[in-house]
Amino acid sequence: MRRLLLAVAAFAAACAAPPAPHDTTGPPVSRTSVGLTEWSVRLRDHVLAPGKVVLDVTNAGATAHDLVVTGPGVAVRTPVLPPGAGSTLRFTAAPGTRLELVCSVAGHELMGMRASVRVAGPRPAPAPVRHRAGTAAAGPAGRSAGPAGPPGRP
Ligand SMILES: [Cu+2]
Repeated sequence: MRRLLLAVAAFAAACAAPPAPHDTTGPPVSRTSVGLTEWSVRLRDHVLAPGKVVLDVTNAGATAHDLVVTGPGVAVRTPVLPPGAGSTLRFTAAPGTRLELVCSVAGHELMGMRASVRVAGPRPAPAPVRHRAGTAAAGPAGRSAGPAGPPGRP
């Protein structure tokens, strides 16, 4: 029990913010943190501001995890992180979209390591029939962190 308390205290200190469990409201943020544990992906905030986003990922669990973030124009991933390790993901979030966050270590998503986060802002209008090539939101602008391979590897 004592060890558990120490681990909890260490995690709380690492977060450097008052715990806000399951807070689904509040203003959108462009920088937030994600904790990986057995077996969940815990976001500190559930609404991101559109534009450049910085995600501080910490493996607060007892086994190796990673984090894959996908959504419209977004495909980034951390390396597999040993317990206690962290990584930072940077990407550009399009307004009005939703991003999926999963751990791609075999079996972990099925165990519950998945979450989604909303990006504030108006949903992009449905594209008219007219063809519009090369909008910025669809580009690879956000791919800067990690050895960004294709997400969703089995
Ligand atoms: Cu995992």
